[in-house]
Amino acid sequence: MLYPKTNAARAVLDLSGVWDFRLSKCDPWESIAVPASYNDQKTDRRFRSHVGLAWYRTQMTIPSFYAGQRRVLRFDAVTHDAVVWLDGKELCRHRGGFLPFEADVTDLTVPGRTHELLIRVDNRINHSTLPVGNEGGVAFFGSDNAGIPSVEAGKRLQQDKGINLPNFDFFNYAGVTRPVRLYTTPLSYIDGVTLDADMHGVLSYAMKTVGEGAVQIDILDAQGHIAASGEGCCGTLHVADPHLWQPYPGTPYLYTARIRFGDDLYEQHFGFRSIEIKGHQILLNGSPIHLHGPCKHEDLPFHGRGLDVCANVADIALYRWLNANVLRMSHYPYAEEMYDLCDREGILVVDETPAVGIGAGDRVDPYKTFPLADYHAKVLADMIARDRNHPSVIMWSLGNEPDTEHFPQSAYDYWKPLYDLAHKLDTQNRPVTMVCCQNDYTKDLITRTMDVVCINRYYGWYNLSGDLETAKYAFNIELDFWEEIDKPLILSEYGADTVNGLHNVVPEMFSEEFQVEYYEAIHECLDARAFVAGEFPWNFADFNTQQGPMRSGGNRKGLFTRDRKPKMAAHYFRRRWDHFEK
Ligand code: BDP
Repeated sequence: MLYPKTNAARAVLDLSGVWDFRLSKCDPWESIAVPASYNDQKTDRRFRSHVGLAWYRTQMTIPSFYAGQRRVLRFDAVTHDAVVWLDGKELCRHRGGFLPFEADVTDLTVPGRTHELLIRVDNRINHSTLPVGNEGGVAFFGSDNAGIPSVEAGKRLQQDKGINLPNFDFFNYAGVTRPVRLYTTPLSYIDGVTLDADMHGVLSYAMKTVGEGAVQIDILDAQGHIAASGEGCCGTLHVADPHLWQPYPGTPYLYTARIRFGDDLYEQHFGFRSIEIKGHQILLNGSPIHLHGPCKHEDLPFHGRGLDVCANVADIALYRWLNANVLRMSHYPYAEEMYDLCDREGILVVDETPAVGIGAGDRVDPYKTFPLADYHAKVLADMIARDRNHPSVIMWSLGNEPDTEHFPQSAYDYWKPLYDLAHKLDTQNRPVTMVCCQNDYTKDLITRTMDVVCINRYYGWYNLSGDLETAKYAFNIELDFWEEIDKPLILSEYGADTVNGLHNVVPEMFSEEFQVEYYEAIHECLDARAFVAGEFPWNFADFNTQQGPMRSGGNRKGLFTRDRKPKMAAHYFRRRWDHFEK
């Protein structure tokens, strides 16, 4: 699905602004900002803790000069499920909160007229949603006190109220979190663009078109000079001595494909770059690369998970300040604007589906009981279709921290077809991974089959807490295990909750000094191993999550506070990664 753009052939009407909103049909309409999560926009606790349906409404006037054009309503993300009505008639439905959907409204709208748009959003999560919700009132952190009759009664009450708590550690923000736009195209139009370009200057292209016309494609360099041209819906072009797309601190050189089809026009930027795996190494443009940069969340005061382009620009500026070169888009596909920014700024991306929370302890096989496989495959396919043209995207992550220990064969049978699907769908054949939880890695069958082994580990924090000497000892035992497997290894999460301003001369957990010592200890292990291809500290910034006894003011593992003030660890990483670039 193409990102909506205004150009000589197309117009975009952005419906961002203040809309009407209500949590139930009995409430009066009140003001809400779009795009943004609704949870933190109001003082009423019901907005934050709401579970269930909520309604958004706005008026949309179609400019008269849109007459004669095809008109499409595009929703970049509605979290999690959406039903849309146009002038009281159901227009479309969509499942899942992190990918776009659209509906052709050419015959349903009249240029010059005002139309009413109503969206019903549903933030309920359960065993059939991605991310996964706990059914049965079980909290993410600790189903402790199980068996006490009064506590069990309380859990049943939660269940009766339909409160499935997240089986993941980020706040279940909801609403119309990304822009809603009406865009036009000529009646015959370009419907899809696939561009696969490599470091040798070879560009394979394939266009999907609807209606009458012939495709013409020009490749423009950054100065706007034509570097190659072709005709037809698909083909291969060659650019001699291409400027390569290189990650920061190199130059992320972008070319533009200008595609014409009849009266339609679409411009898509891309980069010449190659990515492949060889033994223990990740090769970018033929040379080994070490990936280093913190994982992130889409998480901001007021906005929740809502798009804020300014915050994205500021965050990527901080990535460059850290001397980072990669961003793992944990734990769901981000807003499309962020990928464009990473393309421009040279930040590599690991793109991840929202498959987080597939696990239910040692008694229930989630793969046999959670009805997810087909839906997961669809989400993966939609994510690849959306993000495939970005040079910054170098790896697909199928999901985060599923159960791979208690039901290893079921896990293998579930994840292997997804791995194969990603390779089949991605004509660039990027590496595919799945991010493994801290568990008994000797039982896990699937993680070792991925192109890159990604492991989240919290030695010294969740286990062997505070004892960094023993944490190093234990982590090294595990690293010996992975070294035997001929794959690159990325430590895809590791971190320590840290309260900014809490200091110790003798560092203890939660202090800024401890966070630095923790990272120093883990790095001592990593730096001694040549097969380690990357390190992704958890997390870029403190972020909001479900309240609970393990969280004080959210998850505090940020290198920065939630308002982006550096903790000592941020300065530490800036120095460490500066040295990596030389
Ligand atoms: C990992 C999860 C991540 C959590 C993190 C933590 O992948 O979502 O936020 O641990 O506990 O298990 O901080």
